[in-house]
This record gives sequence, C-alpha cells and structure tokens, in this order.
Amino acid sequence: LARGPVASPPHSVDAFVKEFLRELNYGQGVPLSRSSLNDQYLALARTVRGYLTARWLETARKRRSHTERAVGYLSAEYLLGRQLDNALLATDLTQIAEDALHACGIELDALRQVEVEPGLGNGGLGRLAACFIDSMATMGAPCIGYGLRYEYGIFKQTFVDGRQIEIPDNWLSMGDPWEIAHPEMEVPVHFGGHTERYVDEAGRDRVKWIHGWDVLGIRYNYMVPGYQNGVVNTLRLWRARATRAFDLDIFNAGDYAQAVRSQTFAENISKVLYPEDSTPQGKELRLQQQYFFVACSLYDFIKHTQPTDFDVRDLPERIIFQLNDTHPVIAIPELMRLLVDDYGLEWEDAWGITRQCFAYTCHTLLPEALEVWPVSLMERLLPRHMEIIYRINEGFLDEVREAYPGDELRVRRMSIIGDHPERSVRMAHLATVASVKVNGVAELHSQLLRDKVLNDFAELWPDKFTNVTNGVTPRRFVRQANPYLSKLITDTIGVGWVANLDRLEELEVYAEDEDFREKFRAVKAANKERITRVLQRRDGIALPEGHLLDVMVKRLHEYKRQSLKLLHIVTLYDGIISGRLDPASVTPRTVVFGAKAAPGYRMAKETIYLINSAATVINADPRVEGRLFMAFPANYNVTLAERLIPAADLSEQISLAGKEASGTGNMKFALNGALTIGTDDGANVEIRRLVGDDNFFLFGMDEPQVAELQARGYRPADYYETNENLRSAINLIASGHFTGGDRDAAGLFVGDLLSNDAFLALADYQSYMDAQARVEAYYADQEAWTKSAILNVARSGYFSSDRSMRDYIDRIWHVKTGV
Ligand code: 26Q
Repeated sequence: LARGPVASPPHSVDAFVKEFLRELNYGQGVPLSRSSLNDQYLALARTVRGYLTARWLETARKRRSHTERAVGYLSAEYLLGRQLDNALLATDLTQIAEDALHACGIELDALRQVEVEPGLGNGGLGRLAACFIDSMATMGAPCIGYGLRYEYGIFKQTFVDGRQIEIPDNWLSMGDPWEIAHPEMEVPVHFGGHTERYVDEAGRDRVKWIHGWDVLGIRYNYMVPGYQNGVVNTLRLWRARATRAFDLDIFNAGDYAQAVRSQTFAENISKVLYPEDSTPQGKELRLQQQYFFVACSLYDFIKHTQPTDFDVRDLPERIIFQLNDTHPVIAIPELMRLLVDDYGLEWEDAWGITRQCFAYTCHTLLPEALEVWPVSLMERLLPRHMEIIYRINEGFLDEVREAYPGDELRVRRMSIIGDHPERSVRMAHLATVASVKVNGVAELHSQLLRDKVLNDFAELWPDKFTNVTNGVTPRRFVRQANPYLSKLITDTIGVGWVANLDRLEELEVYAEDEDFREKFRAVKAANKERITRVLQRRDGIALPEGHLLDVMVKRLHEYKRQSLKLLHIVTLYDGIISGRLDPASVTPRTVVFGAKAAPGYRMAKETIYLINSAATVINADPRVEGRLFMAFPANYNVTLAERLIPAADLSEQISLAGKEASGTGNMKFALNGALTIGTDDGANVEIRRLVGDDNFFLFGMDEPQVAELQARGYRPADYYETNENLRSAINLIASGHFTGGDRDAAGLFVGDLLSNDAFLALADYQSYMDAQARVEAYYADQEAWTKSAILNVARSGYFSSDRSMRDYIDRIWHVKTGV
C-alpha cells in the first residue's frame, strides 16, 4: 500500500477541516482552543502543503520516467514573497480554506498576516528568478531551481530620525512550514588546499585536488506549484553544515569550545544574503557562497536526479543550466573539474560537453557592476578551478588569435583574465565563452550588450547573442495582488487570462465603454482604500484621500535617480512657499517611495535621509494646503509591493537611459493600470511601444543622446545656472530647510549633483518637469486617464513571465513543456 502514489486529500471543506485539525493537534501539538495564531498559521500552511505533495511526487515520478531535457536554473537569489496565498491559488483552495477556517472560528486573513516573507534576494534579479520558476511550473516545463538557503535574507529596514537602520532578517525564527529539510542528504564541498599531478593506470596525466577544508551541503526542498495544472516543480536551496572532520577536531585538539566555534565558520557560508546589488567588493565569503551552492547543485543533478547508469557524456541531453547573472559562473570550471578529474574525460571532450550545458543571462550595463574575482583569492580558495580557468582561457585566446591574427589588443580585451587594477577573473567573459547563448533582459539592453559591453564577443560569435525580455508572473502580481481588478477582468472576458495573459487584449474595446471605465475607477479607489489601511496599520502613515498616487519603488541607486523625483517634489513645494505657484493649481498628489540602500552606499543613504526629511517638512507645512504629501514606508518588500502597486496611478521609471537593464516593477504597474512616466530605458521602451505614446509619459534623453552629451563633456552646473526653478530647488535643499538648518546633512547630495551628477539628473530635469505637467493636465480628465489606464492593462499581456519562458524555451533551452 505504502508503495503506491499518495493521494491528495479531497477538495472539500470537511476534508480541509479534518486535515487542518490534524496538523494543529498532531503537528503543532495543541488543541484548537489553546492554539496561537502562529500555531494556526503553521498548521494551515502544512495543510495546504499536504495538498501539493501528491502532485509534487507525481511530477517528480513522471520526470524520472522519461529522459527529457530539464532546465537547471542557477540563482544566488530567489525573492519569493509570501507562499500561502500562492499555494492556495495554485490548488484552487482559497474558498475552501476560508470556509474551513471559518468553521473553526478563524479568519484566513488573520493567518495570512502571520507569514514572514522569505526575502532571499535583493531586488529585480531575485524576484525575476521567483517569477520564472512560477511560470515554468505553470507551463509544465521541467525545471529545478537551485540556490542558497540564507539563514538571514535581505535586511529589514527601519528609519531612525529619517536614517536607514538595518535589522537582521531572522525569517526562520518562527519556523518555515514550506521547506522540507533533508539533513541526511549531505553533499561534500571542498575548498582550499593545492593540486598534484599524477599518472593514472592508463598512463595518462591527471590532476588531483588535495582539499584544504570541507563543508556539507544540506538539501532543503520547496514546492513550486503551477497554476491549477497539477504540476509541482522543485526549488532546492542549500544550507552549509560543518563536516564530521570538524567534529573530530574537537577530540584531537582537546579544545572543545574552539572546535565548536570553528564549526560555525563552515556554517557561515549560508548565513546571510549580501545586501549589495552592484559594485560589490570581492568578499571571500561571497565567493564561498557561490561555489558552495553551485558545487552542491551540479553534484545533486548528476548523482541524485539521474539514473544510476547515467553516462555524463549525455549531460547536454538532460540539462541546460541557466546562469542568473555571473553569480553561479564558477559552475563552469566546476563541471570541467567533475568531468576531467572525477570522470576521467579528456579535456576536449569535457569542454565539448560543458559548452553545451550553460546559458548566461546578463542583468546589468554598469561596467563597475561586472563581477571580477582576484586571481590570488581564487588560487587560495579554489586552486584547481583557477588552473582550469587558465586552461579554458588559453584555448579561447587561441581561437581569438586565429580569428584576428595580430590583434593582440583585442586578445587582451577579451581575455578571461584581466590585469587591472589587479590580476582577476572576469566572470562575464568566462560565462560568455562557455555558454550556448548569452541574453540581455530587454531589447535595448541586449542591443547595448552586443554593441558595447560585450561587443568583441558579439563580433566573434554573433549568433550567441539573443534577447529575452523579462516578465512578471500574473498569478502573484495581478490575480493575487489585485483581486478587485481580477474579478472585473474575469467577469468581462472569463478566467483564461491568468494562464494566458495575451487574452487581456480582449479588454481593449472596453476602454470605450463608460460603464466599464466606471468600474475600473472603482477598482482603483478600492485599492487606494486598501493601501491606506495597510500604511496606517503598518507604518502609522495617514494617506490623504483623493490624491493622484505617484509611486517610486525600487532599490536606491544613483542611476535610478530617486534624486530627480525629489527635485520634482521640492520644485513644487518651493514654488508654493515662494508664492510663484498657487497651491490651488497643483494637482493633489501623494508620492510614495519604497527603497532599501545597500548598507555601505553613502550617497544612497543620504538620499533616503533627504527624502524622509523633505517628507516631514512638506507634510507639515500648512502653506501646501494638503495638496502635496510624501510617504516613505520603511522596509519595502514583496508583500508591500503587492498592496501598493495595484493602488498606483503613476509609475515612476526614470533611470538614465542606457542604465536600467530592464526593470520589472515597470511591468507590474502597467499591468495594474498605472500610467508610466519614464525614460527610454530598459523595458520602458517596449512598454511604451505596446501601450502607445498617448498612454505613456516619455521624457528625457535617449541613450544615443546620453552618449553624445557625455562625449561632449557634461557640466551639471550649466543647468543649475540657467534653470531658475532647478537652482531654487537645489538651493532650498542646500540651505538646510529640510534638515533642521543643517547644511552639511545635504552636502554630499548637493555637492555631487552640482559637480559630478554621473547620471545626468540635471540634464533631464526640465524635460521631467514638463512631463509631470502633462501628467497633471491629463489626470484632470478622468475619462481620458481611465481609458489610458485600461489600455495599459489590455496591452501589457506581453510582460507575463510565461511569455519570457516561452522565449527562453524557443531561443535557448529547447525543452519540452506539458510536464
Ligand atoms: C554580486 C557580487 C557580490 C555581491 C552581490 C552581487 C550582486 C547581487 C545582486 C550583484 C547584482 C545583484 C542584483 C542585480 C539586479 O537585481 N539587477 C536587476 O535585474 C533585473 C532583472 O533582470 C532588471 O530588471 C534590472 O534592470 C536590474 O537592475
């Protein structure tokens, strides 16, 4: 009996109650009458997980029984967000759970609030990985996600006197009911030591890696359910644990306490997510993390997911590893090491296999964000991998020399090893050399990758480069986040859009339907009421009623130009208090910011402080007559995004053209019926093309204009000197008006803008102000605005991550879908 497949519990309220009480009583060990909210949440989560389990086992069984190629998504980050609602939606259990809990005297909504979101990512890149695995499950694509189970995710942000304070995110402290730990499945991972040459029985030269120290990888599984299709894929995250060698040391050294301390050294590897998402320094622990999860994942795929008689030469038929940026790129030399050293393949054969197993996604355009690792560090931590990288580079540079005889300058530019400022491994070059395909994440970005960042490589291998424009999952970011809009859409065109977002096109005609527009406005209004309640309870913020809701949420970065947004607000405020602007002529507007700054990023932190300071002063100034309001709820995360984005009227996507690889928040806003004010950057370009110029507020220089201005020599002071409103706004900030008279508090910000302004905020200022004036005028015509908002929804189906997955499958992976 126990050998057969397990059966899912029946889809009925009675069965659900029974399962829930069993989890509560036997799982949590409490009777209903004495259970805490946390007990109830954990029991509910386990109950829902129970419904997924049979499907998960069945999906895995089917996959084992055939040998179709799978995708191994390798990502150092998965910014999952809360799991409960998603699992309920996927299993179509929301109503049943609500009724079942009700029968037990419990409100589902109260339990939803208990869940702590797993913040195992920094921002866009991590959230993208979460959207992609959701879409692959929904399309029935064979995929296993691999990553790190950080004990501490992205820090929790609070503000003290307007300044960001970081608090450790102890997300596991109440227990995680969604994970299934396998402490018995240990994967050994080695570090340090040295290499030795030897001759094997067959008389061949071989290399042995004499390890310095080891850790164990412990497997944690998470279920990734498809949307109501019976498919449940796997996300496998790794935790580091000390080996028994560490335990033995305890006896040998006789210093018990020291030995236990050295255990924590090994376990540090999966301790914390690095909160920097660009220009990170080459921290040794970060490289340890990267190698750790990648080594576990390759070993796991080969040893645990394939039949015992599996021949590694067949690897390319079984797997394509997608490298989510360069963070997992050490997988390339690791696979070479496995094939050559462990499986005894000839170098050329191993290289032939390896070159078919990887594809690389680049997520940046900032040259300073391209990852490099010092050769000295690599030699110490991963001596064998460093040798392998040298050998890969030799072969590669031979290829370059053959293609471009005598062009040693080019050889140096393309080398995997760079010389400045120190000898280091350029991970993007390694990734490009070894990958089947290299893709950017929006059309403009892919174009710039080909023409600029990786131009030499695109000349050598033009067919290697492709684009896959990012997408977001409509399940989480429309269906779950916006139940009012979802109901309106479903009532209008049926439910099919949730797994086929192109069907939103059918809404297009309703833009002309007055009754539909009325309902659409009612949805926005309801979402504004909801975010008002959320911000009141969560942050003690009292949003004013009846305002245009203008939202800028994303990591704090100079290139994203929160500075420009601040200049806009300060200009309006300055106009009002100086009497140049009649407050009655200003469209009542609330600007909501959400942004975390990397803890060591000074300019970003000062910008946060200035925004908070401006908010305090502007919100309290009676001269504004309540027509401007600023809110900066702390700790912007996926959960807040789900509440905030559906309420927005205006989406701020104002990065300097050529700097934002794609953006994905921009897509979430458009899909929820906000209009975008944005530059010609990243996926904004495609959003504007699809929704139409009339339904998008474009401003600023485009990328060629930016390049031209920079080539001419950019002088921000020119703009300050010639633009009166700009000068006055900057002067107001510099005067200490917002910072309690403290002029120094804004010194870094103002000083940089006037003398450096690397992201040309001042050059785009007037164009941005003009675009905001167009926003105000357009918003005054609510019928026109609503039409545009509806058209944004109707024409944004392209930005479903299901479409992104289709593109990856067609252009890169060539895997079969439908389980
Ligand atoms: C690298 C080395 C060491 C420590 C940290 C890092 C690191 C971590 C995270 C570097 C970069 C990141 C994250 C980058 C990121 O989120 N990029 C965004 O990716 C999105 C998805 O493609 C795009 O939409 C955004 O445009 C891009 O900024």
